[in-house]
Amino acid sequence: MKVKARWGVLALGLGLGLTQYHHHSSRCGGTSIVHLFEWRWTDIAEECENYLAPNGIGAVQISPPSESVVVTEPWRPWWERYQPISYKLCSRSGTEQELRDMVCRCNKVGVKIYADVVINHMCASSAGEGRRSTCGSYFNASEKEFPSVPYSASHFNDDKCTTASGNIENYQDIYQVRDCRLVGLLDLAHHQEHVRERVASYLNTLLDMGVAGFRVDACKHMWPEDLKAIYGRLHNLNTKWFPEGSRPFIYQEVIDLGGEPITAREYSGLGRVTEFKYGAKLGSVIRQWNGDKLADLKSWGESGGLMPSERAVVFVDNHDNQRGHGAGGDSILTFWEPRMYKMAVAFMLAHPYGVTRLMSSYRWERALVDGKVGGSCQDQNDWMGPPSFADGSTRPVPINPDGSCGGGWVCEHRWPQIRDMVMFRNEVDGEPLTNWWDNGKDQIAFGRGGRGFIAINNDNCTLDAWLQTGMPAGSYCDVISGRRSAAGAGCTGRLITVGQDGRAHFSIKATEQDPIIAIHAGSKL
Ligand code: QV4
Ligand code: CA
Repeated sequence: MKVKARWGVLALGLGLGLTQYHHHSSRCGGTSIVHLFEWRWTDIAEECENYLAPNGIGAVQISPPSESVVVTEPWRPWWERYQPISYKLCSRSGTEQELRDMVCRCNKVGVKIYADVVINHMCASSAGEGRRSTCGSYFNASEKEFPSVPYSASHFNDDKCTTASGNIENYQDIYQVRDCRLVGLLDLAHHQEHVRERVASYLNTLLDMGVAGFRVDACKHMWPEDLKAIYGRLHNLNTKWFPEGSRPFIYQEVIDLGGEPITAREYSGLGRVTEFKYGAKLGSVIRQWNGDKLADLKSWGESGGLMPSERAVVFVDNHDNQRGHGAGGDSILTFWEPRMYKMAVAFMLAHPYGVTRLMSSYRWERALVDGKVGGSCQDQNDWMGPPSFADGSTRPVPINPDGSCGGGWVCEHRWPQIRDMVMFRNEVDGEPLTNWWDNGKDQIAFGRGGRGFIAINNDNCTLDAWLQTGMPAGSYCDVISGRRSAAGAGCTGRLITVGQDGRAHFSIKATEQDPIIAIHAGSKL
Protein backbone atom coordinates (compact mmCIF):
# COMPACT_ATOMS: atom_id res chain seq x y z
CA MET A 1 0.00 0.00 0.00
CA LYS A 2 1.19 3.47 -0.80
CA VAL A 3 1.89 5.72 2.11
CA LYS A 4 0.32 8.95 0.92
CA ALA A 5 1.55 10.93 3.88
CA ARG A 6 5.09 10.78 2.52
CA TRP A 7 4.28 13.19 -0.25
CA GLY A 8 3.56 15.96 2.18
CA VAL A 9 6.74 15.50 4.15
CA LEU A 10 9.23 16.72 1.57
CA ALA A 11 12.45 17.12 3.37
CA LEU A 12 13.86 20.61 3.57
CA GLY A 13 16.94 20.12 5.64
CA LEU A 14 18.05 23.73 5.26
CA GLY A 15 19.91 24.91 8.27
CA LEU A 16 19.78 21.54 9.98
CA GLY A 17 23.43 20.93 9.32
CA LEU A 18 22.89 17.51 7.75
CA THR A 19 25.64 18.03 5.22
CA GLN A 20 27.95 20.73 4.00
CA TYR A 21 27.54 22.51 0.69
CA HIS A 22 31.08 23.77 0.31
CA HIS A 23 33.77 21.33 -0.48
CA HIS A 24 36.86 23.50 -0.28
CA SER A 25 37.98 25.74 2.49
CA SER A 26 40.79 28.02 1.42
CA ARG A 27 41.26 30.45 -1.45
CA CYS A 28 43.31 28.90 -4.25
CA GLY A 29 42.56 25.54 -2.78
CA GLY A 30 41.13 22.88 -5.02
CA THR A 31 37.78 24.09 -6.30
CA SER A 32 37.24 21.12 -8.64
CA ILE A 33 36.43 17.44 -8.29
CA VAL A 34 37.78 14.85 -10.75
CA HIS A 35 35.94 11.58 -11.34
CA LEU A 36 38.69 8.98 -11.80
CA PHE A 37 36.24 6.53 -13.33
CA GLU A 38 37.21 2.89 -12.69
CA TRP A 39 40.75 3.71 -11.50
CA ARG A 40 42.45 1.33 -9.06
CA TRP A 41 42.96 2.62 -5.53
CA THR A 42 46.74 2.34 -5.78
CA ASP A 43 46.76 4.47 -8.94
CA ILE A 44 44.54 7.10 -7.33
CA ALA A 45 46.88 7.33 -4.34
CA GLU A 46 49.78 8.06 -6.66
CA GLU A 47 47.74 10.49 -8.71
CA CYS A 48 46.87 12.46 -5.56
CA GLU A 49 50.52 12.78 -4.66
CA ASN A 50 52.07 13.28 -8.07
CA TYR A 51 49.48 15.26 -9.96
CA LEU A 52 46.25 16.30 -8.24
CA ALA A 53 47.73 18.07 -5.22
CA PRO A 54 50.44 19.93 -7.17
CA ASN A 55 47.91 20.98 -9.82
CA GLY A 56 45.24 22.24 -7.46
CA ILE A 57 42.52 19.61 -7.95
CA GLY A 58 40.63 19.42 -4.67
CA ALA A 59 38.89 16.07 -4.66
CA VAL A 60 38.45 12.72 -6.36
CA GLN A 61 35.15 10.97 -6.98
CA ILE A 62 35.96 7.27 -6.78
CA SER A 63 33.97 4.43 -8.35
CA PRO A 64 31.70 2.53 -5.93
CA PRO A 65 33.89 0.92 -3.25
CA SER A 66 31.35 -1.68 -2.09
CA GLU A 67 31.29 -5.34 -3.09
CA SER A 68 29.41 -5.86 -6.33
CA VAL A 69 28.33 -8.67 -8.58
CA VAL A 70 30.86 -9.95 -11.13
CA VAL A 71 29.18 -9.94 -14.53
CA THR A 72 30.58 -12.12 -17.31
CA GLU A 73 27.82 -11.65 -19.93
CA PRO A 74 29.07 -9.29 -21.36
CA TRP A 75 32.61 -9.61 -20.03
CA ARG A 76 33.00 -7.45 -16.91
CA PRO A 77 31.04 -4.36 -17.92
CA TRP A 78 31.78 -1.15 -15.99
CA TRP A 79 28.18 -1.18 -14.75
CA GLU A 80 28.59 -4.30 -12.60
CA ARG A 81 29.75 -1.95 -9.85
CA TYR A 82 26.28 -0.45 -9.69
CA GLN A 83 24.93 -3.80 -8.48
CA PRO A 84 25.98 -4.19 -4.82
CA ILE A 85 26.18 -7.56 -3.09
CA SER A 86 27.32 -6.28 0.32
CA TYR A 87 28.98 -3.29 1.93
CA LYS A 88 32.32 -5.08 2.23
CA LEU A 89 35.06 -2.99 0.71
CA CYS A 90 36.73 -5.26 -1.82
CA SER A 91 35.94 -4.08 -5.32
CA ARG A 92 37.31 -4.11 -8.82
CA SER A 93 39.48 -1.13 -7.80
CA GLY A 94 41.27 -3.03 -5.05
CA THR A 95 41.20 -4.36 -1.53
CA GLU A 96 39.98 -2.64 1.63
CA GLN A 97 43.60 -2.20 2.69
CA GLU A 98 44.38 -0.43 -0.59
CA LEU A 99 41.29 1.75 -0.20
CA ARG A 100 42.36 2.80 3.31
CA ASP A 101 45.88 3.50 2.17
CA MET A 102 44.59 5.64 -0.73
CA VAL A 103 42.27 7.69 1.51
CA CYS A 104 45.11 8.29 3.92
CA ARG A 105 47.66 9.29 1.26
CA CYS A 106 45.24 11.59 -0.58
CA ASN A 107 44.17 13.29 2.66
CA LYS A 108 47.82 13.78 3.58
CA VAL A 109 48.37 15.90 0.48
CA GLY A 110 45.02 17.71 0.89
CA VAL A 111 43.00 15.90 -1.80
CA LYS A 112 39.58 14.79 -0.59
CA ILE A 113 37.94 11.50 -1.47
CA TYR A 114 34.24 11.40 -2.34
CA ALA A 115 32.84 7.90 -2.67
CA ASP A 116 30.14 7.00 -5.17
CA VAL A 117 27.65 5.11 -3.01
CA VAL A 118 24.98 2.81 -4.43
CA ILE A 119 22.30 2.55 -1.76
CA ASN A 120 19.00 2.54 -3.67
CA HIS A 121 19.27 -1.11 -4.60
CA MET A 122 21.29 -4.30 -4.61
CA CYS A 123 21.97 -6.41 -7.72
CA ALA A 124 19.47 -7.21 -10.47
CA SER A 125 16.79 -9.76 -9.65
CA SER A 126 18.19 -11.77 -12.55
CA ALA A 127 21.75 -11.89 -11.17
CA GLY A 128 21.44 -15.50 -10.03
CA GLU A 129 22.86 -17.25 -7.00
CA GLY A 130 26.32 -18.08 -5.75
CA ARG A 131 29.56 -16.29 -5.02
CA ARG A 132 30.23 -14.46 -8.27
CA SER A 133 30.91 -11.25 -6.38
CA THR A 134 34.02 -9.14 -5.86
CA CYS A 135 34.72 -10.39 -2.29
CA GLY A 136 33.23 -13.80 -2.91
CA SER A 137 30.21 -13.23 -0.65
CA TYR A 138 27.28 -15.55 -1.16
CA PHE A 139 24.01 -14.09 -2.49
CA ASN A 140 20.75 -15.32 -3.92
CA ALA A 141 19.09 -12.66 -6.07
CA SER A 142 15.83 -14.44 -6.79
CA GLU A 143 15.32 -15.07 -3.04
CA LYS A 144 16.63 -11.54 -2.25
CA GLU A 145 19.16 -12.97 0.20
CA PHE A 146 22.33 -10.98 0.92
CA PRO A 147 23.61 -12.57 4.14
CA SER A 148 26.78 -10.47 4.24
CA VAL A 149 24.82 -7.27 4.92
CA PRO A 150 22.46 -8.93 5.97
CA TYR A 151 19.37 -8.19 3.87
CA SER A 152 16.58 -10.60 3.09
CA ALA A 153 13.28 -10.47 1.18
CA SER A 154 11.44 -8.32 3.73
CA HIS A 155 13.96 -5.49 3.31
CA PHE A 156 12.93 -4.81 -0.28
CA ASN A 157 10.13 -2.71 -1.69
CA ASP A 158 8.28 -5.14 -3.92
CA ASP A 159 5.12 -5.09 -1.79
CA LYS A 160 4.82 -1.37 -2.44
CA CYS A 161 5.36 -1.52 -6.20
CA THR A 162 2.21 -1.82 -8.25
CA THR A 163 3.55 -2.29 -11.79
CA ALA A 164 3.06 -5.64 -13.53
CA SER A 165 6.78 -6.09 -14.21
CA GLY A 166 7.91 -4.90 -10.80
CA ASN A 167 10.07 -2.34 -12.63
CA ILE A 168 9.67 1.40 -13.06
CA GLU A 169 7.51 1.75 -16.14
CA ASN A 170 6.33 5.34 -15.96
CA TYR A 171 8.53 8.21 -14.76
CA GLN A 172 5.42 10.37 -14.36
CA ASP A 173 4.38 8.25 -11.34
CA ILE A 174 6.48 9.22 -8.32
CA TYR A 175 5.53 6.05 -6.43
CA GLN A 176 6.82 3.81 -9.20
CA VAL A 177 10.02 5.79 -9.49
CA ARG A 178 10.75 5.41 -5.76
CA ASP A 179 9.25 2.03 -4.91
CA CYS A 180 9.69 -0.08 -8.04
CA ARG A 181 12.88 -1.56 -9.48
CA LEU A 182 15.16 0.60 -11.61
CA VAL A 183 15.98 -1.66 -14.61
CA GLY A 184 15.34 -4.78 -12.56
CA LEU A 185 17.59 -3.81 -9.60
CA LEU A 186 16.30 -5.08 -6.23
CA ASP A 187 14.90 -1.99 -4.55
CA LEU A 188 15.68 -1.37 -0.88
CA ALA A 189 12.99 -0.25 1.58
CA HIS A 190 14.65 2.72 3.27
CA HIS A 191 11.77 3.48 5.58
CA GLN A 192 12.78 0.39 7.54
CA GLU A 193 15.02 0.88 10.54
CA HIS A 194 17.25 -2.05 9.63
CA VAL A 195 17.91 -0.74 6.11
CA ARG A 196 18.61 2.79 7.34
CA GLU A 197 20.98 1.44 9.96
CA ARG A 198 22.86 -0.78 7.49
CA VAL A 199 23.25 1.99 4.91
CA ALA A 200 24.32 4.57 7.49
CA SER A 201 26.81 2.12 8.96
CA TYR A 202 28.35 1.58 5.49
CA LEU A 203 28.71 5.33 4.93
CA ASN A 204 30.06 5.84 8.46
CA THR A 205 32.74 3.20 7.90
CA LEU A 206 33.92 5.26 4.94
CA LEU A 207 33.75 8.56 6.87
CA ASP A 208 35.69 7.07 9.77
CA MET A 209 38.49 6.03 7.44
CA GLY A 210 38.76 9.63 6.16
CA VAL A 211 36.37 9.85 3.20
CA ALA A 212 35.06 13.44 3.01
CA GLY A 213 31.74 12.99 1.26
CA PHE A 214 29.57 11.12 -1.17
CA ARG A 215 28.13 11.10 -4.65
CA VAL A 216 24.85 9.39 -3.86
CA ASP A 217 23.67 7.25 -6.77
CA ALA A 218 20.09 7.17 -8.05
CA CYS A 219 18.60 9.64 -5.55
CA LYS A 220 15.53 10.23 -7.70
CA HIS A 221 14.61 6.67 -6.80
CA MET A 222 14.70 7.26 -3.04
CA TRP A 223 12.27 9.28 -0.91
CA PRO A 224 13.79 12.55 0.30
CA GLU A 225 12.69 11.92 3.89
CA ASP A 226 14.44 8.54 3.89
CA LEU A 227 17.64 10.16 2.66
CA LYS A 228 17.28 12.85 5.28
CA ALA A 229 17.01 10.21 8.00
CA ILE A 230 20.12 8.45 6.69
CA TYR A 231 22.18 11.65 6.31
CA GLY A 232 21.14 12.62 9.84
CA ARG A 233 22.93 9.54 11.16
CA LEU A 234 26.23 10.28 9.50
CA HIS A 235 29.33 10.92 11.55
CA ASN A 236 31.35 14.10 11.23
CA LEU A 237 34.51 13.92 9.15
CA ASN A 238 37.56 12.30 10.74
CA THR A 239 39.35 14.90 12.87
CA LYS A 240 42.71 13.42 11.95
CA TRP A 241 42.40 15.47 8.74
CA PHE A 242 39.40 17.77 9.07
CA PRO A 243 38.31 20.48 11.52
CA GLU A 244 36.13 19.35 14.40
CA GLY A 245 32.44 19.32 13.49
CA SER A 246 32.90 19.11 9.68
CA ARG A 247 29.94 17.52 7.94
CA PRO A 248 30.27 15.30 4.86
CA PHE A 249 29.94 16.98 1.46
CA ILE A 250 27.04 15.28 -0.31
CA TYR A 251 26.00 15.55 -3.93
CA GLN A 252 23.01 13.61 -5.08
CA GLU A 253 22.45 12.15 -8.51
CA VAL A 254 19.04 13.35 -9.66
CA ILE A 255 18.55 13.60 -13.42
CA ASP A 256 16.13 16.50 -13.77
CA LEU A 257 15.91 17.76 -17.33
CA GLY A 258 12.38 19.02 -16.77
CA GLY A 259 9.15 17.26 -17.72
CA GLU A 260 8.95 14.87 -14.75
CA PRO A 261 7.09 15.32 -11.45
CA ILE A 262 10.24 14.55 -9.40
CA THR A 263 12.53 17.57 -9.38
CA ALA A 264 16.05 18.34 -8.21
CA ARG A 265 14.54 20.87 -5.84
CA GLU A 266 13.11 18.14 -3.61
CA TYR A 267 16.69 17.11 -2.81
CA SER A 268 18.61 20.38 -2.77
CA GLY A 269 17.71 21.02 0.86
CA LEU A 270 19.60 17.86 1.82
CA GLY A 271 22.86 18.37 -0.03
CA ARG A 272 24.05 19.45 -3.46
CA VAL A 273 22.49 17.97 -6.57
CA THR A 274 23.97 17.08 -9.95
CA GLU A 275 22.71 19.67 -12.50
CA PHE A 276 22.17 17.64 -15.69
CA LYS A 277 20.73 20.58 -17.62
CA TYR A 278 24.19 22.14 -17.54
CA GLY A 279 26.04 19.72 -19.83
CA ALA A 280 23.03 19.10 -22.06
CA LYS A 281 22.56 22.81 -22.74
CA LEU A 282 26.25 23.68 -22.95
CA GLY A 283 26.75 20.87 -25.47
CA SER A 284 23.92 22.20 -27.58
CA VAL A 285 25.35 25.73 -27.44
CA ILE A 286 28.81 24.65 -28.55
CA ARG A 287 27.41 22.38 -31.26
CA GLN A 288 25.27 25.36 -32.36
CA TRP A 289 22.15 23.23 -32.40
CA ASN A 290 18.69 24.81 -32.70
CA GLY A 291 20.15 28.27 -33.12
CA ASP A 292 21.93 28.07 -29.74
CA LYS A 293 25.01 30.29 -29.55
CA LEU A 294 27.76 31.25 -27.12
CA ALA A 295 26.30 34.73 -26.65
CA ASP A 296 23.26 33.04 -25.01
CA LEU A 297 25.52 32.11 -22.10
CA LYS A 298 25.36 35.72 -20.87
CA SER A 299 22.37 34.66 -18.76
CA TRP A 300 23.87 31.31 -17.73
CA GLY A 301 22.92 30.13 -14.26
CA GLU A 302 19.80 30.46 -12.20
CA SER A 303 18.40 33.16 -14.47
CA GLY A 304 18.92 30.77 -17.38
CA GLY A 305 16.85 28.01 -15.77
CA LEU A 306 19.47 26.14 -13.73
CA MET A 307 19.12 25.39 -10.02
CA PRO A 308 20.73 27.81 -7.52
CA SER A 309 24.51 27.85 -7.91
CA GLU A 310 25.16 27.01 -4.23
CA ARG A 311 23.24 23.76 -4.68
CA ALA A 312 24.69 22.53 -7.95
CA VAL A 313 27.46 20.17 -8.97
CA VAL A 314 28.17 20.66 -12.67
CA PHE A 315 30.00 18.73 -15.35
CA VAL A 316 30.25 18.63 -19.13
CA ASP A 317 29.75 14.85 -19.26
CA ASN A 318 29.57 11.98 -16.79
CA HIS A 319 30.28 8.25 -16.94
CA ASP A 320 26.70 7.55 -18.05
CA ASN A 321 25.92 10.21 -20.62
CA GLN A 322 29.35 10.00 -22.29
CA ARG A 323 28.26 6.55 -23.52
CA GLY A 324 24.51 6.98 -23.96
CA HIS A 325 23.33 5.81 -20.50
CA GLY A 326 21.07 7.90 -18.31
CA ALA A 327 19.12 10.66 -19.97
CA GLY A 328 19.62 13.61 -22.31
CA GLY A 329 22.72 12.25 -24.00
CA ASP A 330 22.49 13.56 -27.56
CA SER A 331 24.12 16.96 -27.22
CA ILE A 332 26.66 15.87 -24.58
CA LEU A 333 30.29 16.62 -25.45
CA THR A 334 33.01 14.14 -24.56
CA PHE A 335 36.72 13.50 -25.11
CA TRP A 336 35.79 11.91 -28.46
CA GLU A 337 35.31 15.45 -29.79
CA PRO A 338 38.28 17.15 -28.15
CA ARG A 339 38.12 20.59 -29.74
CA MET A 340 34.56 21.30 -28.68
CA TYR A 341 35.09 19.45 -25.40
CA LYS A 342 37.95 21.73 -24.37
CA MET A 343 35.83 24.79 -25.16
CA ALA A 344 33.03 23.47 -22.97
CA VAL A 345 35.33 22.57 -20.08
CA ALA A 346 37.15 25.92 -20.32
CA PHE A 347 33.85 27.77 -20.17
CA MET A 348 32.68 25.69 -17.20
CA LEU A 349 35.88 26.26 -15.26
CA ALA A 350 35.93 30.00 -15.99
CA HIS A 351 32.28 30.60 -15.11
CA PRO A 352 31.40 31.09 -11.42
CA TYR A 353 28.37 28.77 -11.42
CA GLY A 354 28.38 25.58 -9.30
CA VAL A 355 30.97 23.17 -7.96
CA THR A 356 32.76 21.75 -11.01
CA ARG A 357 33.47 18.09 -11.65
CA LEU A 358 35.87 16.89 -14.35
CA MET A 359 35.44 13.56 -16.07
CA SER A 360 38.47 11.31 -16.48
CA SER A 361 37.66 8.46 -18.83
CA TYR A 362 39.06 5.41 -20.55
CA ARG A 363 38.71 4.69 -24.27
CA TRP A 364 36.56 1.85 -25.50
CA GLU A 365 36.03 0.41 -28.96
CA ARG A 366 33.05 2.31 -30.14
CA ALA A 367 30.45 0.48 -32.25
CA LEU A 368 28.12 3.24 -33.31
CA VAL A 369 25.11 1.65 -34.90
CA ASP A 370 24.43 4.34 -37.46
CA GLY A 371 28.02 5.56 -37.60
CA LYS A 372 26.91 8.76 -35.98
CA VAL A 373 29.61 10.76 -34.29
CA GLY A 374 28.44 13.48 -31.98
CA GLY A 375 26.45 12.55 -28.98
CA SER A 376 27.00 9.14 -27.61
CA CYS A 377 23.81 7.38 -28.60
CA GLN A 378 23.48 3.88 -29.98
CA ASP A 379 26.88 2.57 -29.10
CA GLN A 380 26.70 -1.21 -28.88
CA ASN A 381 29.88 -1.25 -26.84
CA ASP A 382 28.55 1.14 -24.20
CA TRP A 383 29.10 -1.63 -21.62
CA MET A 384 32.87 -2.01 -22.05
CA GLY A 385 34.83 -1.98 -18.83
CA PRO A 386 38.16 -0.29 -18.14
CA PRO A 387 41.45 -1.46 -19.71
CA SER A 388 41.92 -4.84 -18.09
CA PHE A 389 43.92 -8.04 -18.04
CA ALA A 390 42.55 -11.32 -19.37
CA ASP A 391 41.31 -12.27 -15.89
CA GLY A 392 39.15 -9.13 -15.76
CA SER A 393 41.28 -7.20 -13.28
CA THR A 394 41.87 -3.54 -14.09
CA ARG A 395 45.16 -2.45 -15.59
CA PRO A 396 47.26 0.29 -13.99
CA VAL A 397 47.32 3.79 -15.48
CA PRO A 398 50.73 4.34 -17.11
CA ILE A 399 51.92 7.95 -17.27
CA ASN A 400 53.87 9.00 -20.38
CA PRO A 401 56.95 11.25 -20.17
CA ASP A 402 54.87 14.21 -21.45
CA GLY A 403 52.39 13.79 -18.60
CA SER A 404 49.60 12.22 -20.65
CA CYS A 405 48.22 8.78 -19.87
CA GLY A 406 48.75 5.62 -21.88
CA GLY A 407 47.19 2.18 -21.95
CA GLY A 408 43.75 3.34 -23.09
CA TRP A 409 43.24 5.84 -20.25
CA VAL A 410 42.19 9.29 -21.53
CA CYS A 411 42.97 11.39 -18.44
CA GLU A 412 41.16 14.52 -19.62
CA HIS A 413 42.19 16.10 -16.32
CA ARG A 414 45.82 15.92 -17.50
CA TRP A 415 45.20 17.67 -20.81
CA PRO A 416 47.27 20.87 -20.48
CA GLN A 417 44.38 23.18 -21.42
CA ILE A 418 42.13 21.60 -18.78
CA ARG A 419 44.90 21.43 -16.17
CA ASP A 420 45.56 25.15 -16.49
CA MET A 421 41.88 26.11 -16.44
CA VAL A 422 41.60 24.28 -13.11
CA MET A 423 44.27 26.68 -11.82
CA PHE A 424 42.36 29.58 -13.36
CA ARG A 425 39.26 28.60 -11.39
CA ASN A 426 41.25 28.35 -8.16
CA GLU A 427 42.74 31.80 -8.79
CA VAL A 428 39.40 33.50 -9.41
CA ASP A 429 37.45 31.64 -6.72
CA GLY A 430 34.84 33.85 -5.10
CA GLU A 431 35.11 36.63 -7.70
CA PRO A 432 32.02 37.76 -9.61
CA LEU A 433 31.59 37.56 -13.36
CA THR A 434 32.62 40.92 -14.86
CA ASN A 435 33.16 42.66 -18.21
CA TRP A 436 31.00 40.31 -20.30
CA TRP A 437 31.47 40.86 -24.02
CA ASP A 438 30.02 39.05 -27.02
CA ASN A 439 29.61 39.64 -30.75
CA GLY A 440 25.95 38.60 -30.65
CA LYS A 441 26.90 35.19 -31.99
CA ASP A 442 29.62 32.74 -31.09
CA GLN A 443 32.40 34.93 -29.75
CA ILE A 444 32.39 35.68 -26.03
CA ALA A 445 34.72 36.99 -23.35
CA PHE A 446 34.35 37.66 -19.66
CA GLY A 447 36.38 38.35 -16.57
CA ARG A 448 36.33 37.33 -12.93
CA GLY A 449 36.70 40.44 -10.80
CA GLY A 450 40.11 41.46 -12.12
CA ARG A 451 41.74 38.10 -11.32
CA GLY A 452 41.12 36.32 -14.60
CA PHE A 453 39.81 36.83 -18.13
CA ILE A 454 38.82 34.41 -20.90
CA ALA A 455 37.88 34.79 -24.58
CA ILE A 456 36.36 32.00 -26.70
CA ASN A 457 35.79 32.02 -30.46
CA ASN A 458 33.34 29.40 -31.74
CA ASP A 459 32.37 31.55 -34.73
CA ASN A 460 33.41 31.13 -38.37
CA CYS A 461 35.36 34.39 -38.43
CA THR A 462 38.33 35.74 -36.50
CA LEU A 463 37.75 37.24 -33.07
CA ASP A 464 39.69 40.49 -33.21
CA ALA A 465 38.87 42.98 -30.50
CA TRP A 466 40.17 45.33 -27.83
CA LEU A 467 38.43 44.22 -24.65
CA GLN A 468 38.16 45.55 -21.13
CA THR A 469 39.64 42.82 -18.93
CA GLY A 470 39.43 44.59 -15.58
CA MET A 471 42.90 43.17 -14.84
CA PRO A 472 45.87 45.10 -13.46
CA ALA A 473 48.25 46.32 -16.19
CA GLY A 474 51.03 43.95 -17.21
CA SER A 475 52.01 41.00 -19.37
CA TYR A 476 50.10 37.77 -18.94
CA CYS A 477 50.78 34.32 -20.31
CA ASP A 478 47.82 32.69 -22.08
CA VAL A 479 47.42 29.38 -20.26
CA ILE A 480 45.67 27.68 -23.18
CA SER A 481 48.50 27.98 -25.71
CA GLY A 482 51.30 27.70 -23.18
CA ARG A 483 52.43 28.15 -19.65
CA ARG A 484 54.35 30.64 -17.58
CA SER A 485 57.85 29.38 -16.84
CA ALA A 486 58.53 28.27 -13.30
CA ALA A 487 60.69 31.31 -12.65
CA GLY A 488 57.79 33.52 -13.72
CA ALA A 489 59.61 35.54 -16.38
CA GLY A 490 58.91 33.58 -19.57
CA CYS A 491 55.85 32.21 -21.34
CA THR A 492 55.69 29.27 -23.74
CA GLY A 493 52.41 30.47 -25.28
CA ARG A 494 51.07 33.79 -26.48
CA LEU A 495 51.45 36.93 -24.46
CA ILE A 496 48.57 39.25 -23.66
CA THR A 497 49.45 42.79 -22.67
CA VAL A 498 46.96 44.57 -20.44
CA GLY A 499 47.28 48.36 -20.57
CA GLN A 500 46.90 50.90 -17.75
CA ASP A 501 43.23 51.23 -18.71
CA GLY A 502 42.67 47.46 -18.28
CA ARG A 503 42.19 46.91 -22.00
CA ALA A 504 43.97 44.28 -24.06
CA HIS A 505 43.96 43.11 -27.66
CA PHE A 506 42.63 39.63 -28.41
CA SER A 507 42.92 37.86 -31.72
CA ILE A 508 41.69 34.27 -32.15
CA LYS A 509 41.32 32.74 -35.61
CA ALA A 510 38.28 30.57 -36.22
CA THR A 511 40.50 27.74 -37.39
CA GLU A 512 42.69 27.48 -34.31
CA GLN A 513 42.95 24.10 -32.64
CA ASP A 514 42.05 25.66 -29.29
CA PRO A 515 40.15 28.89 -30.05
CA ILE A 516 40.46 30.14 -26.49
CA ILE A 517 42.66 32.64 -24.62
CA ALA A 518 42.75 32.65 -20.83
CA ILE A 519 44.86 34.74 -18.46
CA HIS A 520 44.78 34.98 -14.69
CA ALA A 521 46.56 36.49 -11.71
CA GLY A 522 48.83 33.43 -11.51
CA SER A 523 49.92 33.73 -15.16
CA LYS A 524 51.22 37.31 -14.85
CA LEU A 525 54.87 37.61 -15.79
C1 QV4 B 1 18.02 -5.29 -18.16
C2 QV4 B 1 16.87 -4.64 -18.92
C3 QV4 B 1 15.73 -4.28 -17.97
C4 QV4 B 1 15.29 -5.54 -17.25
C5 QV4 B 1 16.47 -6.19 -16.55
C6 QV4 B 1 16.02 -7.53 -15.98
O1 QV4 B 1 17.35 -3.45 -19.57
O2 QV4 B 1 14.64 -3.70 -18.66
O3 QV4 B 1 14.33 -5.18 -16.28
O4 QV4 B 1 17.57 -6.43 -17.45
O5 QV4 B 1 16.92 -8.03 -15.08
C7 QV4 B 1 22.43 -3.01 -16.24
C8 QV4 B 1 22.12 -3.20 -17.71
C9 QV4 B 1 20.60 -3.23 -17.95
C10 QV4 B 1 20.01 -4.35 -17.11
C11 QV4 B 1 20.36 -4.07 -15.66
C12 QV4 B 1 19.86 -5.18 -14.76
O6 QV4 B 1 22.69 -2.17 -18.48
O7 QV4 B 1 20.34 -3.45 -19.32
O8 QV4 B 1 18.57 -4.31 -17.26
O9 QV4 B 1 21.80 -4.01 -15.50
O10 QV4 B 1 20.43 -6.41 -15.11
C13 QV4 B 1 24.36 1.57 -14.44
C14 QV4 B 1 24.09 1.40 -15.94
C15 QV4 B 1 22.90 0.51 -16.19
C16 QV4 B 1 23.11 -0.81 -15.47
C17 QV4 B 1 23.19 -0.49 -13.98
C18 QV4 B 1 23.31 -1.71 -13.10
O11 QV4 B 1 23.86 2.67 -16.49
O12 QV4 B 1 22.79 0.26 -17.59
O13 QV4 B 1 22.04 -1.71 -15.76
O14 QV4 B 1 24.36 0.31 -13.77
O15 QV4 B 1 24.41 -2.48 -13.44
C19 QV4 B 1 18.21 6.63 -14.71
C20 QV4 B 1 18.37 6.84 -13.21
C21 QV4 B 1 19.78 7.20 -12.82
C22 QV4 B 1 20.81 6.26 -13.47
C23 QV4 B 1 20.59 6.28 -14.96
C24 QV4 B 1 21.53 5.33 -15.68
O16 QV4 B 1 17.48 7.83 -12.74
O17 QV4 B 1 19.88 7.13 -11.42
O18 QV4 B 1 19.26 5.85 -15.26
N1 QV4 B 1 22.18 6.60 -13.09
C25 QV4 B 1 22.88 5.92 -11.99
C26 QV4 B 1 24.32 5.60 -12.31
C27 QV4 B 1 24.38 4.52 -13.36
C28 QV4 B 1 23.81 3.24 -12.79
C29 QV4 B 1 22.68 3.46 -11.88
C30 QV4 B 1 22.22 4.69 -11.53
C31 QV4 B 1 22.14 2.26 -11.20
O19 QV4 B 1 24.99 6.76 -12.68
O20 QV4 B 1 25.69 4.31 -13.81
O21 QV4 B 1 23.36 2.39 -13.88
O22 QV4 B 1 22.94 2.12 -10.03
O23 QV4 B 1 18.17 7.86 -15.38
CA1 CA C 1 13.94 2.94 -4.75
